[in-house]
Amino acid sequence: KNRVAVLTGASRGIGYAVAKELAKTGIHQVLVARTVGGLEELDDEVRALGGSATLVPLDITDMQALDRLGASIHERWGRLDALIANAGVLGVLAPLSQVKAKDWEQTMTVNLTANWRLLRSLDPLLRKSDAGRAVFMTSGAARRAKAYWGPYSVSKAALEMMVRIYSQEVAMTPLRANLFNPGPVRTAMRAKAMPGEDPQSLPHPSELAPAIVDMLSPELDRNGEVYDWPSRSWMSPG
Ligand code: NJP
Repeated sequence: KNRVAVLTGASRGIGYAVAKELAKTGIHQVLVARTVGGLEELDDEVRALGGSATLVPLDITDMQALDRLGASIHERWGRLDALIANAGVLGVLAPLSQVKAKDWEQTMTVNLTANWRLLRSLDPLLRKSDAGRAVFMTSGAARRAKAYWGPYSVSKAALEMMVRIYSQEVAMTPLRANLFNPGPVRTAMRAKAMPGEDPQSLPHPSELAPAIVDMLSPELDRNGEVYDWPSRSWMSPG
């Protein structure tokens, strides 16, 4: 039976490149993002590469929609083998003393709470897979304190702790949960964070996508760890 993966934040950037890489593996992809145009364009590219996808346009802050996702995947395919939780926002860069409550909450909701809700929704299926794999997108900002990066850094630091705890909770099952740290990558998010930077000096998302797909391998023996792409090595968070 065909394997199935959920990929969030697929409409552009790193997620878009991961979907194209995944297309070559034959795994069926459930592609999540808000921007329908981006998902449709990606769908064409995935097909051209011999893959297949189901598009699920949703706002990841819609918690009920995330709750329903697990049930609908169960109904339609009866299995789930991989989760790539890639959707994220930079949020506002500002001193903590000046961050607006709604901006703080939006960043926490997208980068942290939505990923917990997704994990909770998909966990029963992921555990049942003979080689379930969950990959969550983190950032160097999770471990390096930097002025004005408060909401983003705090959300990613908490995400890392969530994944470490989850990895312990599933340790007795075939499921493995890890984090991926991309480092600076040529995407819209990075351009927003570093407006003066020359994008051409940064790696293209397609350069790191194979490393993310490798983390779905049934042979993977890591759990609760971070694959750090800039150093091409595994490290323990925390
Ligand atoms: O970001 P970007 P990247 N509901 O902005 C989706 C981390 N990272 O590819 O909804 C649903 O190009 C959005 O879709 P849409 C970073 O923290 C990056 O650079 O259509 N989806 C889009 O597909 C993040 O976790 C760098 O707008 C939502 C995607 O997320 C991951 O890598 C460095 C959504 C964002 O695409 C991908 O980032 C680093 C919502 N409410 C970590 N909000 C870097 N680029 O340098 C957003 O250390 N999305």
